[in-house]
Amino acid sequence: NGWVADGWTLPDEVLRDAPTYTPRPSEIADLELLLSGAYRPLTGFLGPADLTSLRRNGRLADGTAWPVPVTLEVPQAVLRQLDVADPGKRVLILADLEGAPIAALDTTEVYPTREGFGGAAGRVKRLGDGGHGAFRRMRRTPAEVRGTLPQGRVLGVIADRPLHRPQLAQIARAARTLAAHLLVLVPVGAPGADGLAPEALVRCVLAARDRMPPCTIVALPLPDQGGDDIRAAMLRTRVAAAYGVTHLLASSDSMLSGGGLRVLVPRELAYDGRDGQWRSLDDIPPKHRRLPLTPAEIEDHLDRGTILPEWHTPPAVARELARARPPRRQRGLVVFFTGLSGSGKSTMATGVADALQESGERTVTLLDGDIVRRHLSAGLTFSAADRDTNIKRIGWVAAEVGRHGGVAICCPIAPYHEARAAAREFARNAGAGFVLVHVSTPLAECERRDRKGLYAKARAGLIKGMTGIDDPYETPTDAELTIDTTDLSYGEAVTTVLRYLGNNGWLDPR
Ligand code: PPS
Repeated sequence: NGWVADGWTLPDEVLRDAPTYTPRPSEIADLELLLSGAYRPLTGFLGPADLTSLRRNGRLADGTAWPVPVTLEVPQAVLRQLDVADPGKRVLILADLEGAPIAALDTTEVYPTREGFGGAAGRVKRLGDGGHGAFRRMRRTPAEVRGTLPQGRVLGVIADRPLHRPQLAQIARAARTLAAHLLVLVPVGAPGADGLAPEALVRCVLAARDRMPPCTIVALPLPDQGGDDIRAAMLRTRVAAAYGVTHLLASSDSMLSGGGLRVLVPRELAYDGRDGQWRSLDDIPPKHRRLPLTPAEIEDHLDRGTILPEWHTPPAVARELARARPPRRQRGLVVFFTGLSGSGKSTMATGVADALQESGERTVTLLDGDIVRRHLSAGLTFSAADRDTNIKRIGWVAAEVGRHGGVAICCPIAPYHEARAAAREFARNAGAGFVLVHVSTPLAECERRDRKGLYAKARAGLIKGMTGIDDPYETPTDAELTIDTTDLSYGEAVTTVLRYLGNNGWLDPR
């Protein structure tokens, strides 16, 4: 019997027959903000007319100012199942990563983007109950939040990092000066720049709650800030305004006004050693003044496992942070060896794994190329596509090992940069470290060793697609460590890796 909303009818049989597609995480974040009304007046993904106008003058085709394109890219294979001319055949169901429907897209326009893909534009409508997930109850819509805010000014803070005492002091000051209610927006779209999982960021912000004036805390999937991109900052400002913020406390200089609210650039504060207060830098004599820790200094404390000092961070926040980012010697780690067949990867990887098992300081999972291909990647060939699949599987499993604090040691050839980069990204998203070891032993030496006789076979034309002979190997440009084993003994090669890991805090000093 279908249902009608905003004049858009979605009969059951249309829903049943519609193709389903899972967008990229950043597109899902945009979708959530469209559905919640945080992107009002936008009601869907933009089409060519709006995009052209936006590029030209920062406005939608109807003249509304809007900072960034909000677009959806879909594989051609999916788009071919739609007929934009027929309202009954142009609905695309957008699903989350698990495949559960989030929304229906009324695809009124498709346009070319790049090979194999196209843009899909049209209004969106929520399907289902808004889903589940950690801290879902904190993901409230702008209308819900505005309905609970007291009359008067609303001070907005975008907490994309944990709140330490300097930020808390700035917030308290601004709220007092404006006599405003405080609204804290916590971005939970993707892990933060510092590798902090979204849930951990929320816990850190909640841990600072008793150091703030009475406040409302909302989690929302704000897309990546994208460095100090001004347009991205403007978009955040618009979203804050949609939530009812009248005054936004800038977290960086890139924050601009826009969306009908005022942006406050807070004064730089420092810790006054005389009375333990945070006040304007200029009001403290230099010898009593302590500047806030930089993000790099905070990261360094966490990496080493030293407690963040109480003058800088409330103990409850420090505890939460230390739990989310344990010291490197306890944090998950992926050691990823890459190199030609016969370069010495497996030998070194096994040596490193043995050393860690002997010392007992770490739990270890060894994902050796040959062994992986017998189990995890059984049936895959050595085509470029299958090699990529193989590396992604290895990278995914390794990241899960890392998520739980273990050390995963991988040693596939991994000839392609992109697949290695994907493995690095998996590890980062799991909060684990990633060390790429390029075993750079030259082809001539690998061929001289030819332990498995594969190079001889390849030269004789008996096997095709052998890496280094008639298949490519893209030399890494982002390796943490490069080792040529031509003139190294087994012991020397293994020690080089262990020493690197020790010097960088991943293992007990050796
Ligand atoms: S890849 O490219 O990362 O997916 O390769 P990987 O899973 O590490 O598998 C490499 C091992 O497979 C054997 N082998 C080949 N290697 C390269 N090219 C071709 N065509 C090939 N055919 C079989 C080879 O023994 C590799 O093992 P290692 O340990 O690297 O010597």
